[in-house]
Amino acid sequence: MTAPLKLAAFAAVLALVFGAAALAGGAVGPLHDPATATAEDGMNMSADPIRGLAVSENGLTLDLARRAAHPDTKFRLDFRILGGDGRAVREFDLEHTKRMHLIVVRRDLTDFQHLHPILRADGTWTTPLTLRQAGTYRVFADFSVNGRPTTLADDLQVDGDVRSRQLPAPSKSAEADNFRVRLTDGAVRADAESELTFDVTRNGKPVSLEDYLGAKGHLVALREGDLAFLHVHPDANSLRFEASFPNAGSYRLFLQFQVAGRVHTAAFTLEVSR
Ligand SMILES: [Cu+2]
Repeated sequence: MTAPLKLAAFAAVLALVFGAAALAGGAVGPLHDPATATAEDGMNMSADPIRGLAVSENGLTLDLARRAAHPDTKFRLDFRILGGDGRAVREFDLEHTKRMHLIVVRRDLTDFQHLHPILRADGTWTTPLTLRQAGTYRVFADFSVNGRPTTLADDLQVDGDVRSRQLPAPSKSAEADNFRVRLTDGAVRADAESELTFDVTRNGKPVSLEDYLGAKGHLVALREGDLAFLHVHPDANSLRFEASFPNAGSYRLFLQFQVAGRVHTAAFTLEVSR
């Protein structure tokens, strides 16, 4: 065998070995997930930074009872999480103090809502919901079953004339009711773990935050375009979050915090660079 041929053969063997390793990794990965993801602050963030792109994942399916609504009209949104056998799942893990987090947002990343539906005995989750404007809304069911965090999503259509809005320009400051929220530290880069730190003031003075969902705040990060739902970890004692932005581009951040029993939401556009 000539040297180049030997090299080629060696490369082929390497490719086989690594290919098999990758396959094996893929096969055992899910088995490892429950063990690493049971804790509230689940550490396995690099494994699964993006969620919420599919209606079905991890053998579970989001089944919305309706996919159309009228603007500015309160209705009841029922949905189920179906297992591989087609039956409604009834056992959910506690995550951030709740068994189900429902995020609803219009496709242009306006009209954000974060709800906690109630589970009925038959496995149906239910919540009242009002969608203010016409358009397509993305519904994210964020939950954990058997220690495995999952986010499933589907669309809900609100009839009428749709006026989509451009994503607001990137900003490190946002208003939420009478509060001023600033992104004080957020040197974010694509494909690297990033830390985002916020502070909240009212009339220039610091505000004392109550715990909300077991932390100082809750952050949802959505990618512009496909509305990928990013995996974000809160810090228990400050408005600090860890997130992994998969690529350069625009993201919309929805930061929620609680003061005097009320939850407030501040939204930011974040431009992530390479
Ligand atoms: Cu929630």
